[in-house]
Amino acid sequence: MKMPLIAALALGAVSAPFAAYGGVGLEVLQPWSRPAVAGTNAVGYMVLANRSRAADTLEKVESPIAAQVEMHASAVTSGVMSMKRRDEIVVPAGGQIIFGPGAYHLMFIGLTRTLKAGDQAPATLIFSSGARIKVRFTVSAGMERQGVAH
Ligand SMILES: [Cu+2]
Repeated sequence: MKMPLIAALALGAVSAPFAAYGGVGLEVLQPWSRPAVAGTNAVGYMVLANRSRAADTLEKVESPIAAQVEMHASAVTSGVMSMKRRDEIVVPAGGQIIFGPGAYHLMFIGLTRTLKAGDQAPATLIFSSGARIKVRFTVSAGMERQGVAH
């Protein structure tokens, strides 16, 4: 069995496709988002795996469908969920970072178009090594109303 399927199953997400992007070193598994209206913000979830022997750092994310894309980390402090912007996220050698509800996530800020279920939200992940990975986040309505803060 190949690693992407294992990682996807481990996440327990049932309605997002098992899409994978990238190559030998860095790989993006199962990128997905939730429906959102133009002018508001959308989330971006995925598993970012580093199969190489050197750490790499996600430094920037670009997308043609948002004014800007930020990297955020959610945390619960005294029972209150909040999120902080991160300037960079290190992906350790041989490790992976999970972007998901209540954890790291991308925020597409100022959507230039509405995202409906089944749409694909394009983005480019840019790393300190110079690697650039083009990803399409599948918008999944099944994930929309879980009552989970991003
Ligand atoms: Cu956020």
